[in-house]
Amino acid sequence: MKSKIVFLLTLTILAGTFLLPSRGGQPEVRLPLSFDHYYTYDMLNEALKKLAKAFPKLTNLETIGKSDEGREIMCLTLNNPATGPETEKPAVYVDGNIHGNEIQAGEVCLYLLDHLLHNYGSNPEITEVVDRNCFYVIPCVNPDGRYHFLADGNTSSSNRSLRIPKDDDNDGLVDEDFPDDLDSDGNICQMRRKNPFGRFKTDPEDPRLMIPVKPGEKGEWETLGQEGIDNDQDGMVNEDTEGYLDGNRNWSYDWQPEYAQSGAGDYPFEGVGLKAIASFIRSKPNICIGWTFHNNGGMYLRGPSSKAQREYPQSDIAVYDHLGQNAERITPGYRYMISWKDLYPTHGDSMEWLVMLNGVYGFVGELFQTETETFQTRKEEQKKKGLPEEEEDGMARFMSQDNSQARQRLLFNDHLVQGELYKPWKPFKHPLYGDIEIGGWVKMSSRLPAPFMLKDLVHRNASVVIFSAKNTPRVRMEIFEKKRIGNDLFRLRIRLANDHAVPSMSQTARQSKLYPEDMLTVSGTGIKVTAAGQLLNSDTDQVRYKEYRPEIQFLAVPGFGKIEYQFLVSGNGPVQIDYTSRHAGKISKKINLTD
Ligand SMILES: [Ca+2]
Ligand SMILES: [Ca+2]
Ligand SMILES: [Ca+2]
Ligand SMILES: [Ca+2]
Ligand SMILES: [Zn+2]
Repeated sequence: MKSKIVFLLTLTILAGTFLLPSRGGQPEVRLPLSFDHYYTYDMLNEALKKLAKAFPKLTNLETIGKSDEGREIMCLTLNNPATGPETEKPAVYVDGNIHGNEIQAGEVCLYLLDHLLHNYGSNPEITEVVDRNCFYVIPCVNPDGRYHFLADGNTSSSNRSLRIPKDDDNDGLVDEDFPDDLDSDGNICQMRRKNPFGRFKTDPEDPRLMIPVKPGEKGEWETLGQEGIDNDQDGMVNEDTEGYLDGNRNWSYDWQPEYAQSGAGDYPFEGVGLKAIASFIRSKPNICIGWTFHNNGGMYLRGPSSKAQREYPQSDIAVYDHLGQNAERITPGYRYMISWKDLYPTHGDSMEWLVMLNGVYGFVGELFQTETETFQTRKEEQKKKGLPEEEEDGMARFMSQDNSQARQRLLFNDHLVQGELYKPWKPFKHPLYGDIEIGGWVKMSSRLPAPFMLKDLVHRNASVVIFSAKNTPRVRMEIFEKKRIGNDLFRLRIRLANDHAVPSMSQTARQSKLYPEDMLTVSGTGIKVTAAGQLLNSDTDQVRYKEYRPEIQFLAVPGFGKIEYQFLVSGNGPVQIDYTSRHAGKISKKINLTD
């Protein structure tokens, strides 16, 4: 329920708004996809359909569920059946836009698919990555969010929630007082009013900005928050907007109730779309790497998501470090970090659910760095900070909260995007506040790159995903010894080697016994495995024998490493050796003991 705006809004015709695909002429969705604009929810689905239609052999497009408002959640599976069924290949799961306003995450997913599909067969590395892996890509986890973010007036940070109505102010009404786009320009900007007792004055360096007054100094401006009126006339403005249920606090691992984790929802998987996605993921046991894309800040985050969980096992950290440090190289400026420690703790997020309940190596990609919006030479930048020219000062830059960054961004707005990111202050007659001004950053600013920077962002982050896909387990089996050691007794030594970073099973999954380990079996009608176990040292013949059913060995193949097994086999005839793994596929070999 949402009450109507109680007075008429003046419609204003907009000048150029190249940031929004829905205004000033919507670009047509054509293949190969272009990334000089953003995709509405409908355009995004159209793009997926066009990709699936153009590459029917490699793709399978499914609606895997519906959102709370009934919009389709689409997943495109990329798999080459000619090189094997999807579940027998390591899979990379990629999603984005769980937060409604974080739309470029969807473009990263689209670009990844478009790039892999259009270069398959011509680029040998991409061809190998596609032939060897399976990809599950859900560009928009929160379709209601994406739809409303682009269709309605918003700030760059509003409309993150799932569309499950909640009464934020306990007045018996739900979602009854959104901010209002008073000047009908598609944005929720800021309101301010002339007031000598206000706490702000005009910034002398850029009159579009305000700075706080010093103690005792006369004020000039009073800030009145986001554009809006008191829709339900309860004396508060904009106090109960959509939701709030944060899609990334509503997953079932380490879920905590609302009073401990804001945005948690009433129970895990209250969001029907999230539940559908979780069921989909559970039906794909081959997923070994997961990427969930958000904005912003320029980070590649790994878990743990909270301190209480304690650090991941050392061998898993080695895998994260390899992928994370190379991701930092692929996207200079982004930092590889541990989410609870280096950012903030969360409970019930999707990445940790992937890691702790599904044995996936999971990352969050926080796209875009606002501080890249500058209009200064490197010399000028260093001089302003009082630093020698050569010295790097990444942290100071990241933490900068004063107006210096805002001034830079305004100059960027003026000279790089010709005024598209910022609305100059304009007078407005407010029903409650009287003569006010409305102005400030538009919704397509601050967390989203300007379209001319979008291509760079999506390509680099798709390359980060591709790098991880190049590192999914590639296990090879070698029977490196077959020796008669008795009259009717043979010794087989088998090596399983993995030349990629990701093991066939995460240590987290093994420790928690999330699912059965990989199996290595030796069988045959004329033979019997009398003893077998892991070969710890082939020089000293040290073997850790398994007491019962030695013909089946349970194991995991490490990343950048090998594991060896010894089987003592009696009898004669053909011997079948099978390796099966959820993440590393299947390998079968046949030998004859007496050949
Ligand atoms: Ca309410
Ligand atoms: Ca609400
Ligand atoms: Ca109100
Ligand atoms: Ca209210
Ligand atoms: Zn987010």
